[in-house]
Amino acid sequence: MATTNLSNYNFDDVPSAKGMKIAIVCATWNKQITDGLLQGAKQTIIECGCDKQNIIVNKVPGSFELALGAQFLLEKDPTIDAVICLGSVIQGETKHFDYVCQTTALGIKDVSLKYNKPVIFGVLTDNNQQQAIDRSGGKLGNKGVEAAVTAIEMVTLKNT
Ligand code: DLZ
Repeated sequence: MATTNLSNYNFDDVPSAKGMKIAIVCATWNKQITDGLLQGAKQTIIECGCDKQNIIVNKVPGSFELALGAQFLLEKDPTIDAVICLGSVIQGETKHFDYVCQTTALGIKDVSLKYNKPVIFGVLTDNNQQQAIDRSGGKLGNKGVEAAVTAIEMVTLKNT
């Protein structure tokens, strides 16, 4: 089965992000990949109408730290509507991959439920670097775009 292109949206159907305040926490591990995710997410939020000054970007060392990075932001600024967590975990030779992926996903979910706000799992979990390249602005689109659209849709849902 062909993998869906992660950027394949009809932006006429995506709600406006005007008036929203959206934070992005981006891991610097696998920086080449996460830079692509960050670029895709930021561009999408802006194109959907969010003011540039209402986009906050913080960096954390690795995906494992994304949940705490999101929590710091939501604790400090209650006017943030959503946090997008961006990371790239690539399978290595040890079990580290499994621990990082599972802890990251559960941590992000926990922060989301704790603050009752969208905290989006924009984390690639790939078997190799080529798969990550393909999904961070390559031939299969950009997970950052998908994460940004999800954030906007969830904020809209909450405010409806
Ligand atoms: C240690 C580690 C490894 C091996 N691989 C990745 C990875 O593929 N992607 C990622 O985002 N982070 C990785 N890390 C770093 C961990 O996320 C974390 O920063 C460290 O274990 C320190 O807590």
